[in-house]
Amino acid sequence: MRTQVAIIGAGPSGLILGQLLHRAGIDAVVLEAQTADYVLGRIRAGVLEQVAVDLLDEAGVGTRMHAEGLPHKGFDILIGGRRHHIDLYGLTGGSQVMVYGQTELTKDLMQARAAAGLTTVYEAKEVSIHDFDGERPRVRYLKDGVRQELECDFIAGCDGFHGVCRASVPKNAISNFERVYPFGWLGLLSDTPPVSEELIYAKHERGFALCSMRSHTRSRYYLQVPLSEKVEAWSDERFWEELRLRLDPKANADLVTGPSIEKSIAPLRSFVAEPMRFGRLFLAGDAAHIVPPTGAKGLNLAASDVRYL
Ligand code: RFL
Repeated sequence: MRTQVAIIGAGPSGLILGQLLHRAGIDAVVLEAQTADYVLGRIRAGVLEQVAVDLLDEAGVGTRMHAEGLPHKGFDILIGGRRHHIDLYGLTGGSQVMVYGQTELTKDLMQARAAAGLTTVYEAKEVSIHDFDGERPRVRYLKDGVRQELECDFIAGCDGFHGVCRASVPKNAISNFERVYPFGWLGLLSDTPPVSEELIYAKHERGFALCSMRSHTRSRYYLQVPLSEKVEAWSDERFWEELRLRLDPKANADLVTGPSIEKSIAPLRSFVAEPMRFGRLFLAGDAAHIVPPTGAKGLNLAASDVRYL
């Protein structure tokens, strides 16, 4: 098989890149190690910045996001029991953020790819990249037990932090900078109305807490926990109890609790690799850098990378 751009990874970076290339008349094939359902089942980002919103519009996949997403003009910071409102809209001259789940955005991009008849190979195993320092790069993989080779002009490494692309670069050609934090984020997703119209970031002596959301009926909450914590030790009741301790009386009065539909602990790290280009191989998104979810930046940086690429 031959294509102009081989995209490794069907996360947000790979799918947005595929869509932009398609609209520019450039042929690309996406190779993804997992199934489409597995990719859609990963609960991750939920806050899109203006740059990502604009890019999705440019890519022609913004319709459902505008219909179902929640535009926010600001957020609250809760410190020492007092709330401080940050007016993003006013302070940036009209920019805002959009609450729209990464899973929804991924679904829109997958549907756009399928509707345009573009090739995505799911469950592409043992992906390896070759000759990206020359004129004719190649990608090899295993599909349904059969070895395949994809010839291309460029390889886009959109395969996340644990992917094969960055790992394939000669050690002396890349510099990595990393900081691993001694705590993680315990996240809970529930089908309950959000505690507040906008996000609340809470600083508390018991640890940080974030009240976020995915829609008017689905909430996402986070608690800072030591890295040694096990998710099994956190019943839903314990989670809600601890969250209440870190919030103010108003949030406590407004908080609606319910059974979790997902609960997990994300270890936090900051990581940057440079450069992002190695001959005909380009890294984008989490393959090149990771930021803790605290700032709701990862997906937005991935979109920005793809835009420049
Ligand atoms: P992804 O999403 O990790 O996708 C990479 C894809 O590559 C596949 N892959 C391979 N495919 C083929 N061969 C291989 N050898 C492969 N190795 C890997 C993987 O299966 C996967 O499908 O990277 P991408 O596309 O760069 O997108 C990055 C974003 O997913 C990430 O930055 C955000 O989710 C980070 N993040 C947040 N970002 C925000 O902007 N706002 C948020 O509110 C936000 N919240 C979060 C987050 C990340 C979290 N994590 C990771 C635990 C909340 C959480 C909890």
